[in-house]
Amino acid sequence: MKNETAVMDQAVRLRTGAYWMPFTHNRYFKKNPRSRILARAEGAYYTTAEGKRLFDCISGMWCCPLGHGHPKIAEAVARQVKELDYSPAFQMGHPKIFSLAERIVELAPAGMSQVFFANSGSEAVDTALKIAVAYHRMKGEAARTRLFGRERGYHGVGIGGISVGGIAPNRKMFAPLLLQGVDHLPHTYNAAEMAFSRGQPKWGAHLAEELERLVALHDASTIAAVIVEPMQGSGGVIVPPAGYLERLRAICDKHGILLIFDEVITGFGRLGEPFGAQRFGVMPDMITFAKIVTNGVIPMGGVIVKPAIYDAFMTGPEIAVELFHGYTYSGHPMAAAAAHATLDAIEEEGSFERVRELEPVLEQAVHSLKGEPGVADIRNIGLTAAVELEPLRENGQARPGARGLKVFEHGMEEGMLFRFSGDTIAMAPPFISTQAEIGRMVEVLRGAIQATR
Ligand code: PXG
Repeated sequence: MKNETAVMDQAVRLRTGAYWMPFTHNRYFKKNPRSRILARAEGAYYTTAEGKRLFDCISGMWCCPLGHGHPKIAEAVARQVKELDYSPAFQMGHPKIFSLAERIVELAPAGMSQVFFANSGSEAVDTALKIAVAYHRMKGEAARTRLFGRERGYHGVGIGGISVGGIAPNRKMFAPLLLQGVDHLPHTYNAAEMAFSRGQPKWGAHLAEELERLVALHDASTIAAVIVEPMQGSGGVIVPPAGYLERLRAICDKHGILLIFDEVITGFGRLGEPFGAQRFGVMPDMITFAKIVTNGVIPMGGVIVKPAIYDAFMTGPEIAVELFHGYTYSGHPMAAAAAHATLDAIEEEGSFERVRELEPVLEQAVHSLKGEPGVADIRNIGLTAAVELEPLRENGQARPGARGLKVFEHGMEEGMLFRFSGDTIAMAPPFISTQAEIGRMVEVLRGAIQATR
């Protein structure tokens, strides 16, 4: 106990100046860091350095749905560091990464066959974009270089990812670095047509036809791939309209364009199936994944491809490297051990079924917030939901983001760690959540909405 207090004191007394925090309001945070220092985590809860317990409403950052300190994963990682802590990624291998690739292929939609490993979602996305362009070149269509993303899409922070991404603040500072030849589909969100939809909105499949328009503009012979999140996560849980992804698939097929699903958030169960591809019944040519694959314990990402893509590279002399790409930590043994234990736990705990059980519980609870002051929209699918709030106004001027921050801070007071982006509150609770915990999460959010009207 004495020891524990010492750890917490140390955390609270931290000097915060040297750390440049990612995607954070550094100056605001550092004015009062005390309540925001996390000291420990167990199951579905964090404990702050001040000793406050917080329910983990967004599973870390969408990545820890099996709960923190999972004994199986902890044991596997501890064992691995003694057995084989690192193994060169190029020209060498270790047993666990081969078997992990096999397991991921088994979970993936039928017809996918190989996995290329990276260490994050951003690296996975840049890898997939590189494979797409190189694939067409290998097939003798070197002019197919254009990449299409979508407005409001988030594909990480690599140069490729921000280029196909559709979130302005992530792009505008870096404009000269953005890739050439990129274009964007419109996003599928339309408040007038789909506000307060449960699951997939019925309106909006026709927005996929915009891809035909882009093809007509640029010509199919110049287009390598389209990348979309099957459900836009960071953009605020924007659920694909019924029929939309099917239509994207058909148009890609018609024009020989690769379809990439960025499943960094939706992969490994968030939608109650291994991948969004299965949930929506649409088969992409490549899937990017990260996050849940290791329950967030050790970084890992990757790209799953169809045999036609892998085979296109398996030409030329056998002693030649086929793809000039990879990372020092591709297929890291520690990540592989964590991933095996995570997939074991998902199987043993019936995680996908659990998500399907909890989906209606979350849906019911969160939609009961309709009618609370300034609730502009509520969206949900699988074990995730978002509540979009009208911005606060001061002297008639909207102050975007102010209400989101207030709700977040109210939540912290009440023992809930929410995720806010602007004035949208996103929730993606752990798969191990109880019904009561989900109910309480939504009731605290109700209180926060009422308190910040
Ligand atoms: N693609 C998608 C679809 C993502 O959601 C990335 C790529 C990048 O992954 P890395 O591992 O490079 O961060 C992501 C990441 C949030 C939130 O609260 C979402 C992400 C990351 C942090 C916070 O919406 N998504």
